[in-house]
Amino acid sequence: MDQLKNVKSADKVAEEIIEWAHNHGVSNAFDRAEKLKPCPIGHTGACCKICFMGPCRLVGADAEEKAAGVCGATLPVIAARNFLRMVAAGTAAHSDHARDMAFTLLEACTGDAPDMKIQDVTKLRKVAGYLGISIDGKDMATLGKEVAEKIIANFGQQKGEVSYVSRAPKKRQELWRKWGLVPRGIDREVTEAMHRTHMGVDQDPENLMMAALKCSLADGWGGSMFSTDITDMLFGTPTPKRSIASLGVMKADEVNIVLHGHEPTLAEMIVDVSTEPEIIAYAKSKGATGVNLVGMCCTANEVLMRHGIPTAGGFLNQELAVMTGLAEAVVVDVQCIMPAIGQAAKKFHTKIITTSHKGKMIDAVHIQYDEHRAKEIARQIIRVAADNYPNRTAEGSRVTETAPVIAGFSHEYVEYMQGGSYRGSFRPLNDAIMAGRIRGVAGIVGCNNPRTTQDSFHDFLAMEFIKNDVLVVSTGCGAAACAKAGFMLPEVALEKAGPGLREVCEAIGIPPILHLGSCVDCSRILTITTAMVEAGGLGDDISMLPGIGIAPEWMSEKALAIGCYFVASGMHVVFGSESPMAASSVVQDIKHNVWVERLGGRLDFISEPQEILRFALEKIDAKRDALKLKKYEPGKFGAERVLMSMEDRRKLDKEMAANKG
Ligand code: SF4
Ligand code: MSK
Repeated sequence: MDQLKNVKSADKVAEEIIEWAHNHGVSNAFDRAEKLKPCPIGHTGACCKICFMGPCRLVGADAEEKAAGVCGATLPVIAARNFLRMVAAGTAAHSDHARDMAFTLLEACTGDAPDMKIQDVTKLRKVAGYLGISIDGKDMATLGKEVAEKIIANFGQQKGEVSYVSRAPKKRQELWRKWGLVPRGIDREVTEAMHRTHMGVDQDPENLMMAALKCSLADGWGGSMFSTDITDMLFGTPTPKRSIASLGVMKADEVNIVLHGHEPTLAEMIVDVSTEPEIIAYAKSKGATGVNLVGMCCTANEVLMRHGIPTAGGFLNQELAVMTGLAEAVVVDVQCIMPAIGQAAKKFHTKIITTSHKGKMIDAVHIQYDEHRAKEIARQIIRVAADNYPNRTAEGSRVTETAPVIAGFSHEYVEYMQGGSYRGSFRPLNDAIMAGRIRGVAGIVGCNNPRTTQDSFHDFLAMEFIKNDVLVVSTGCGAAACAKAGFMLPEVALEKAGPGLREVCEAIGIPPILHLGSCVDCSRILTITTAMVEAGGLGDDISMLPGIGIAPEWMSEKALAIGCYFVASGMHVVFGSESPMAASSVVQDIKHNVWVERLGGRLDFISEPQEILRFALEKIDAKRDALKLKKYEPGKFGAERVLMSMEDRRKLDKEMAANKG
């Protein structure tokens, strides 16, 4: 770790471009973060700008006891209110994305989005089951329409419970009901959070912090989980795909198009039409040899998981992609899109193409996405990029190095690997945890933040966890970091993994670091942990599992919403850097002690990666002790059921299929 303190990025290819930017005087987020220090008052949650009597900044050694805003709001109220607003914004972002997906599903089923149809019928049937919709005698379009309508109703629902709450372990549901945390409708919780944080409404820090958990549940067990399921239904449930990662994925002689943002719908269409002979011929007519699609941020994760499209990396690589000088177009929709790419693009030939009315940029070309003519728009975008190919200059940092990656581990696939089509279950994983072969499970998720050496925390923690026999699941920019570092190649990770984890992964046929998808796919971690509870042997609730959630380089409000829904689901969660409510010891106490007493989960902010690791392993071991599991000792395992090899499983699948037939 120490050798990384003097660099901006642990991603060598990114670092090369950052150096190029320095030498050429091109502004970038890393430099701006250095020049623009965070406001120390806002950074710790001590500034309120909710009304125009303020902004009120509560500073000083005794601010918590003595200071108050013009209205009389105390520091704990201000810090908790700020936090709830951030969680509401994160919930809104994931859930509005989910709403768009739900309408796309509806239109795919009514024929209004003629270029789309349901690709995973098994998942459609499963989702119908979760929603209590009968599948009997219904064709796919009818069933899909009913499913879409039911999901859409969850957004505006005023009373009752968000449907997917019923997918959580029973004990967890009871706890949520006991504490009044069950979200009634997705939009209702976000709206109520905004109302409660308006000037002069909720003045109780504990009440505000509990509201943050409730709102976040509307994200995790609502918007995000719906989004993951709809995306799987429409575009296929991921299975492992081999690809490459890093900014070196750009090709010197092809039309490079960066697919950036979060909603996979248009990106899917672009992937689909990019291989059409007329499109290739068009690119060739402009002097290129073909069309090269690469992903960025979570759109990258979506198209990597389903099509093996190379990923150029996560959040902090977006400006750098423009600085390669090789991007003909960066196509964006919503979330995590830096305005800076528009400014960077002016120095190169790159065109930024915005595609959502929700996310326009003044330095961009706008081509509005419309699902009624999705492929036509996708083709138009590729042509605009191809037209730009002849404008490419010699300017830019040409980088070529890439890392191999295998991504695409859905809940369904991991389950299948543990028993085949007929006997899929999470019991083998649980058995390995009980026997001490696997010490526990860590979810490493979330963003990059230029205030931390890019990827350094993600990479360090992923490596240390697997060395310590902790299975790692990863999403978002955390997954991109591991991919770029080459850790998502099973051979590499198995080499580094502890002996127990290695043995289990080899037997099951999964790598020690699993790429689960985009940030909305953190919902896959919720369903996997629930399946682990249901498989037995590790207690009857998520809070009992030897697991931890970590967002070591977070920056986004969405990350806070994710952190909160994991806490509300019973997990210990650690975020890197300082707490955005650090100014209030009262609020700190609520998120540590009140939350853990009521829900079994807590949220800590720890700025040193070694300390995050120590804390996480301590918590995992404490959960093992509470379950009275064998004490974890590297290389020494207890008895467990014999794990099935891949070969045994295939044999069993064949036999079962033959018997069924
Ligand atoms: Fe100041 Fe109160 Fe207005 Fe906040 S709500 S800005 S603390 S007067
Ligand atoms: S893209 S929210 S920077 S993970 Fe989902 Fe990455 Fe964080 Fe955006």
